[in-house]
Amino acid sequence: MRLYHNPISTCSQKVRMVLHEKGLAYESTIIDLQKGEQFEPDYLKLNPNAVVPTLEDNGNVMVESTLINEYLDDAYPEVSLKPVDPVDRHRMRYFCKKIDDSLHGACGVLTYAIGARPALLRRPRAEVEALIDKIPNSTRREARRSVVDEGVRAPVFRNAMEIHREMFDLAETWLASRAWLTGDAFSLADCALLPYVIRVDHLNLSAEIDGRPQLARWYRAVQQRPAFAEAVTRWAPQPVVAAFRQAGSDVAKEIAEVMS
Ligand SMILES: N[C@@H](CCC(=O)N[C@@H](CS)C(=O)NCC(=O)O)C(=O)O
Repeated sequence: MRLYHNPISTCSQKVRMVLHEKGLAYESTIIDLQKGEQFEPDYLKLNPNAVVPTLEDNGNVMVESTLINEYLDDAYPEVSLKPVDPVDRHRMRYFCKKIDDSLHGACGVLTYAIGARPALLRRPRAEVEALIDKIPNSTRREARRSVVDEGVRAPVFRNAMEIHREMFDLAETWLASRAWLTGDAFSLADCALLPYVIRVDHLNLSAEIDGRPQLARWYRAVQQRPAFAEAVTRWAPQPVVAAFRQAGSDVAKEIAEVMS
């Protein structure tokens, strides 16, 4: 099995979390997103959307992190990450769908408006424009351009923060009566939410977590799982995490103004 991924990408973390929860071994190919390796012709043959992750297993190539995780759970069911009860299973898929439909894009907005922007502003403008122009999806491309230009003042930023708050509120409600998002057992829904909570933490927005006691309790518990060390901590590039935190603290006042 080979995973094409990136150390800090949310969707890569989500798939690595499942691989390690299930104890599956994999070969690793790192795709450097800042260098634009996702646009190289050989990689585009595997993943025409120019994104990570991509999984290759027994000669089959799979894209889309949620579907990769479902595949892993179907193909390697010894450690199951799907709830047994069909209603809980629907809940799990509903949560994953909401993440794919809205939280993921919103997280890209926060990441680039706060964390990635300072480094991009230090690069030659033409180089950054060339990278943005290659993004195949027009909504993502224009959102990226606007947050690189305007940071947290970009019109898309406020909505992205609100989407995070909505999802975190939903998680808070669900977690009030359960240990994990879909019941007593850790599931694909927990793996799916985790990277976005990590990102909010890394962007110095941890008040969004700490202000929700159930979510904060859940986040502490996930970090105790052995898979967390393998899937997240081992890969986390500390200079990037430190730069994200600093960037978050630098714009904290502006964010408060935008969100008031
Ligand atoms: N729906 C896709 C989204 C994948 C995605 O957006 N990946 C990001 C990293 S988390 C990426 O590769 N971005 C490329 C870029 O920023 O140009 C999935 O779940 O696999």
